[in-house]
Amino acid sequence: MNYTVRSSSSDSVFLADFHHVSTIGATARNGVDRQAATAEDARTRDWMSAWVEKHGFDLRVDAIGNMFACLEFVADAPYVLIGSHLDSQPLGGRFDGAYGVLAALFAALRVKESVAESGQMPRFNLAVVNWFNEEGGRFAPSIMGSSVYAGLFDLDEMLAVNDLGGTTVAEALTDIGYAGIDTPPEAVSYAEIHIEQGRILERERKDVGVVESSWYTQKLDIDVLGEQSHTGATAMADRHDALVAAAKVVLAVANVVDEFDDEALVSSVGQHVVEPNSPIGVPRRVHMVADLRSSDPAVVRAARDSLKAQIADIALAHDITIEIEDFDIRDKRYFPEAGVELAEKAVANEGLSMRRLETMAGHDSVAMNHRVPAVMMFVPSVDGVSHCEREFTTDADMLRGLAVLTSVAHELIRG
Ligand code: HGY
Ligand code: MN
Ligand code: MN
Ligand code: MN
Repeated sequence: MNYTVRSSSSDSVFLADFHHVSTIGATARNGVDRQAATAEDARTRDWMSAWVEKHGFDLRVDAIGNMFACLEFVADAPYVLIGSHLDSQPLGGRFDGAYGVLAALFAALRVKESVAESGQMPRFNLAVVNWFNEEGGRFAPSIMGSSVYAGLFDLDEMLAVNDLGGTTVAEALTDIGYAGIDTPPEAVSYAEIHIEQGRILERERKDVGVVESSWYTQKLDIDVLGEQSHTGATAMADRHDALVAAAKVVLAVANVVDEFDDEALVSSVGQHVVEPNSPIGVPRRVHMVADLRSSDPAVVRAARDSLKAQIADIALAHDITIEIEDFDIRDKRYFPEAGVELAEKAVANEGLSMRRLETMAGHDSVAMNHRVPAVMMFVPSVDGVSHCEREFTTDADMLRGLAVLTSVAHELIRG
């Protein structure tokens, strides 16, 4: 596929490139399906490879498929990393992740141009990152590539993770030609811009959100194990129907929020796979993943304990086995105050309005904040919706965010 890669770093070219790349893997209802290491993900990666080459960046791909477009100003100096992710949710939105990668590419190009014009060498180098599998829709856990880079996840363990069809991460990366062997650049700091995916900025008419903390989040891997039988010939008393018990588990996950103050806890079962999923087979197994999040770690832990007790009772009542495993636990974490203030200064310099907020959604910056000082910023989401085809952010808001990211990147490479 040939890629029209334009040479300017102008706003209009940024928008043209964003609307081109963000519609790769487009769905019938103006969303995208560009899950990690699929052919659609590969097409955005190929576009980025062509863009990077055209603009004289050095492309490195590491062993978990993270792509680093490197600008070396000073030999042997570490890198400021800016970026996000090009992979999407199944039937997801065009802006989640893709906006942050395109904005980072154009911010880096503008920084490259201004360093060349000024002749003033910065202290640090700059690289743009497209992180592998931030969304976790195909391969769980999510935020995978940046968590391996940050030393939170083990590389070999992640390469061995398989999708519902049995394909491993390693096989999928090889299939799309992005099983890298390069050593990734050493990071000194990280910055990311992203759509808010909530409605605070829109409601308060603020241009930019500066993220000061990330919620405590964890997932529960739940396997409900019943007995397969004939939906016609098997007496009701003889059935061990995994789906009936699973339905009660789904309701328990939804209702556990009522044990806490309003909005203190959010919880849902998003993934739910029935086996054998036949119209005339009593289900033998339901595998599901529950997602629990709160600004208060104690609330998630209490909710998890309450759910485990309720689910044990459901298993007993139905005389079946239900296995539960905690995974993808991410502690509540604050972003360094210096980075928050640096972002606030950049926003003020652009004459824009802002407010601090915490993020309920996970991001690559949440992983990177464990390894280096990270800065995370948001631009408004129309109607506050995300992870759906209705996801939308205006061109004007994207350009404002690009201007802020560019000045943050300038500051960070100066050191
Ligand atoms: O986990 C998250 O919230 C992100 O969307 N992957
Ligand atoms: Mn995202
Ligand atoms: Mn997302
Ligand atoms: Mn399982």
